Amino acid sequence: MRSFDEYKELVDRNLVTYLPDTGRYAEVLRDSMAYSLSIGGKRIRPILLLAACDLAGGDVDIALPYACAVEFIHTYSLIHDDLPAMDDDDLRRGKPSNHKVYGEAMAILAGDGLLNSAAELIAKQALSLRGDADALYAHARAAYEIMSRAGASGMIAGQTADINSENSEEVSEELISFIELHKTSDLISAPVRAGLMLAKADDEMIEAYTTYAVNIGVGFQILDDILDIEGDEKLLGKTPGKDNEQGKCNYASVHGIDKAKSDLHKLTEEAKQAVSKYDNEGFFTALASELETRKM
Ligand code: GRG
Repeated sequence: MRSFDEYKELVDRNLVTYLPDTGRYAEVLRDSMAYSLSIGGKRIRPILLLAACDLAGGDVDIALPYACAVEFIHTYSLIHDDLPAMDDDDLRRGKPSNHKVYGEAMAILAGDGLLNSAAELIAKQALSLRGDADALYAHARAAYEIMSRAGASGMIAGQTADINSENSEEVSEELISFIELHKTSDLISAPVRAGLMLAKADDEMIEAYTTYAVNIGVGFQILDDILDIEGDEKLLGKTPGKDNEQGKCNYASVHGIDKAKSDLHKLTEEAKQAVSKYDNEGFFTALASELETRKM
């Protein structure tokens, strides 16, 4: 396997090259998409896809368009989430949000463009497999995994529940779990599972890594909720305190910071335990620990 930084470098070097040509009358659309892709980002999701594929013996170069497609989808979700109609945030990845630079109409179109480009990238990669039925099946599984978890029963459902929870009188634990699972965890478990599927990993391994990914995904959102209360704007690259300002409940405000931290630790330990049989090089164990202590 390669190192975290090597996977990140591969993604950073190739991401923008996968953007389509938008034609002479729509150059600003490509600029707007490239802007949000290039202003930073930890690249956790594409790195997870590449590492999972690599661990299971798959080809990292063949998996790369899938990894970049996931980062396209993640970036579109951030652009749309920052819009005034949603989270209304002027800052993202430490820079002005897309709509602050390109205007709201272009930010909506850049998000649309990134989502569609992700589907194109995946379909194009599958097209290159002519004749290899086994590989085609693996690619179709991975494609469905990514697009369904990003879709209306996955991330978009989570975002819907989150938006509807604003100023709601009754915020149940069940609702908060639904939001964490779908808004955040689905786009973390999708690349892990898709990377393994591309490498034709067996069901037992996919099951173990699903437990890992769902746990770190839910933990990721719990820490996001903690950082929204006690995070540093400079490190976060976005505005903290938004949940409170918008009357939204989150895990840390409902359960308290101490319980949120101890639950995050428990989830992280369970994630590591789930993959101990496979994680010989310690990549996923180290990543889970890194994510538990991230400040951004
Ligand atoms: C608009 C359909 C739609 C969905 C938006 C991602 C999302 C759903 C909303 C963003 C709100 C938010 C802050 C969620 C918390 C978890 C999260 C996705 C944080 C941002 O991901 P990072 O930390 O960001 O990986 P970078 O910039 O490092 O890529």
